[in-house]
Amino acid sequence: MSRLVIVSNRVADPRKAAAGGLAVAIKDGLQQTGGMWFGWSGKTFSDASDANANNHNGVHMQSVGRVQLATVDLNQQDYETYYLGYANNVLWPVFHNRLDLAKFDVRFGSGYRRVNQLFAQRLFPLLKPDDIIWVHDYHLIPLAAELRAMGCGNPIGFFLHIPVPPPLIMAAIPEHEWLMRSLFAYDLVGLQTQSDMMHFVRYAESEAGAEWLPDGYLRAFNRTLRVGAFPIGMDVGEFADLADAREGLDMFSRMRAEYSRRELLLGVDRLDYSKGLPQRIQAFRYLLEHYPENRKRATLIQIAAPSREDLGAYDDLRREMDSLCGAINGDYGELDWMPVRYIHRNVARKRLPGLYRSSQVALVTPLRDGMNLVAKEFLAAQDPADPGVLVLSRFAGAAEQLKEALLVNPYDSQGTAQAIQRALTMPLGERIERHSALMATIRKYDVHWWRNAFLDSLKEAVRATEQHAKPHAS
Ligand code: ADQ
Repeated sequence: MSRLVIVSNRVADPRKAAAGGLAVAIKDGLQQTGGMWFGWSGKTFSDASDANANNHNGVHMQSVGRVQLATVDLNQQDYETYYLGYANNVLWPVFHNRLDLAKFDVRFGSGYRRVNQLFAQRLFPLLKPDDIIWVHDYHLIPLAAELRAMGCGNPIGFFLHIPVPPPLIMAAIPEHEWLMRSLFAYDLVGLQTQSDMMHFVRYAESEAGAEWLPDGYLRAFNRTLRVGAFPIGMDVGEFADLADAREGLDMFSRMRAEYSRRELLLGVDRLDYSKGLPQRIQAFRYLLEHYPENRKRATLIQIAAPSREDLGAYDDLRREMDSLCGAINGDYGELDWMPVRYIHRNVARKRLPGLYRSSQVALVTPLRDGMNLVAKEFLAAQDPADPGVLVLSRFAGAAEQLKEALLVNPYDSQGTAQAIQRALTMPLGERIERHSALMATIRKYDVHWWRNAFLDSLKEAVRATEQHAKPHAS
């Protein structure tokens, strides 16, 4: 059986529970099949002599059960240009439709290219002829092109965890043509949703003159690329086990005791401008103002894990959240009731199910999101006989699948507040009906489905490309 080689910006120890959708999904996959996980160690070094401290040709190797972890360090300049610069100041904002937050700087583009070359140089000698390579996310778009330039002929698939913006927004990136050409070095590009597919295909047709062939293939730059939508799922069984474990149960009973007389609303996110946190607080404020029966009764717990704190836009968001939460508590709070509990910390993964289960309503209202696994985790943690209600942004990738949630436009605080009110007053029968339909979807399209569907499609793409190539070769 071929070995699976995963490449992503960060590598997580599979033994440890990690925050971040990508880490969670990959960890589950690799533990089952075994293989190698290659990426940045998360460490930087300031001079070349430190770099030599790396073993194995600049790669740290570590075996964890059936998984080999292979990591490289970055120098400070690469960290600033590749990671902070291009990945998080160009690609992340543009792909989330935030051209206003993008900072285009030629040094970022060259750092991005340099680190992708470095990854390819370090990875290539570790590869075996029948390895299947699966590259993840926006940090590594040109990796396959770099590997191909070194002579790598292995199957290489790419999965983008974030959304694809409309073609004209994509075209605002000065290097967009190079990025598009680089994508054609893959055999398969996987996206989260049908709407991402539509944007990608339209973009490739209009900007690269690509030809759309039957069965999801695009032809351009003398290469054939398969494109597919593979909405990422979660491990429903693992989450149910976590909910039944001691920490999960402890959390549940503590929350129930603390909030026995209250309705609990919950938000769990990374503190990121794509997650629509200020808009969510404003919608909650609108709810308290226009549906006063919720005063002294409803409490919003908003957990916002610190994220990318080296970036200015995140500082601004932090200040805005401090101020909005302070104002709502100051204006509406009572001695025995605070409307919002805002916690700027990570919650241990083991405690999340208990927190989800004790909440009547989850507010998952990003302005834009590739998928959003919190929405699915909330559903999986509910008591099927008395489930909570999911209020979900129509701009989260998850909205394409989770149609029985209460879908909202997060820019519209009045409409969102109305949906929250509806969630808080929804009869038990309707809650059960919606929850069981949603559970059927997340069970069917779980993380195992996601991994298998992507890898099967990659193998098929390689077979089909070989077929295409044959007549030309003879
Ligand atoms: P993220 O933007 O990180 O991921 P998300 O899908 O919500 O977003 O994944 C978050 C994961 O981290 C979940 O497993 C959640 O439990 C955990 N998490 C989030 N906030 C936390 C907190 N405050 N404390 C503890 N744990 C927390 C990117 C894309 C998403 C896409 C995923 C997977 O931006 O759109 O769904 O990748 O593809």
